[in-house]
This record gives sequence, structure tokens and C-alpha cells, in this order.
Amino acid sequence: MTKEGIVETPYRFLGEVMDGEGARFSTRILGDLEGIFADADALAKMDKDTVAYKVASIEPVPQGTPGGLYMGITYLSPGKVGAEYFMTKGHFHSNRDTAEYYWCLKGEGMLILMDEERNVWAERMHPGTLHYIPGCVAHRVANVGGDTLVFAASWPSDAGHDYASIASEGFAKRLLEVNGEPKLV
Ligand code: PAN
Ligand code: ZN
Repeated sequence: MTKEGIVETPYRFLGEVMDGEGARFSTRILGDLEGIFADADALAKMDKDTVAYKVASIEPVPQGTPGGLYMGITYLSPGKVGAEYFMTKGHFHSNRDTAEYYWCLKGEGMLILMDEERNVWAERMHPGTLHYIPGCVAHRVANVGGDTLVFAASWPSDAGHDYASIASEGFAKRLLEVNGEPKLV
């Protein structure tokens, strides 16, 4: 699309809200997260329609376009399945060596990272923390606080999401609440 002169700014990123031209919104309920939590019995007793997280994203170019950038905000509900905190599905990027920034706007979380040798580490998230996720590193976020965790992200438009390898192999460690504290186990 050709533009000329002063045009209307197409996107807004106001505190915890991202919106604008072609913004996309998606919701993951607990029922979408079967198989990612360790305690399947605990999950079976919970309401499948409980919202685990919502994502709003701005994708100005079609998925797969080289050189473009996306922005998103994730709203991750507080809660646990057994001893495991509510978390995002987690993924590698399909285009493995593409990186991403996450930054925390609200709440308390942990960014769980895993390289291709399955080494796992985690970074604490709280308002103001900025996280560089290098290429070839799988990423998932757990909400370790009592309120909604809100974080923003920016990733390349040709990154793509590979959920399948995490769905089948998982992360090599889980973030559990042990004696009231988050612990990688
Ligand atoms: C994020 C994630 C978002 C939801 O925008 O897609 O937090 O997590 P899952 O995609 O793992 O369900 C991102 O990492 N984009 O690349
Ligand atoms: Zn990503």
C-alpha cells in the first residue's frame, strides 16, 4: 500500500493495550493446554473453559514475510494445575535462528528458556524487565504471582511457531511451586 503525506497512525500501544489496523486476538483456555502440564489428574478436575491466556498482536505484513516485525501482548491468568503455574504453551520458532524480545508490563512471572541441547534456565519477570530470547531457544512464560501477568513481545514476521516439538518432548524442566517458591525441577 502506497502512502504519502501525513497519515493516521495505524497502531496504538497504550500501557497494557495494543490495538489498531488488523490487530489479531486469540484466547487459550485450559482445554487447549492438555498435555503441557505434569498433573493430568489435577487438570481433569478443572473447568476446561477457564481462560489461561489471551494474546493481542499487530502483524502489519503476512506471516512468513522476511524482514518484517510483529508486536504482541500476552495476558496470562494466575493459577496452578497441581503445583505447576499457569503457563503459555511454549515454542521454538520454526525459522530456528530468529530471536525475540519480551518485556514485562505487569505482574510477576518467569520466562523459561531451553536451548536445542535441552539446557533449561529461567529469568524473573516483573514490570520493567526486558528479555532477549536468542535464536534456537524455546520460550514459555509462567505466571508466579496472584494477578494477571502482562508482557509484550516483538518477533520477526518470518519466525513462525513450532509448537509440535514442545508438545511431544516438553521442556527438560518444569517450574513448580515448592514451599511457596517457584523452583525449576
Ligand atoms: C509470543 C507468544 C505468546 C503466547 O507472542 O506467542 O506469548 O505463547 P505461545 O505462542 O507459546 O502459546 C511469542 O513468543 N511469539 O513468537
Ligand atoms: Zn516466540
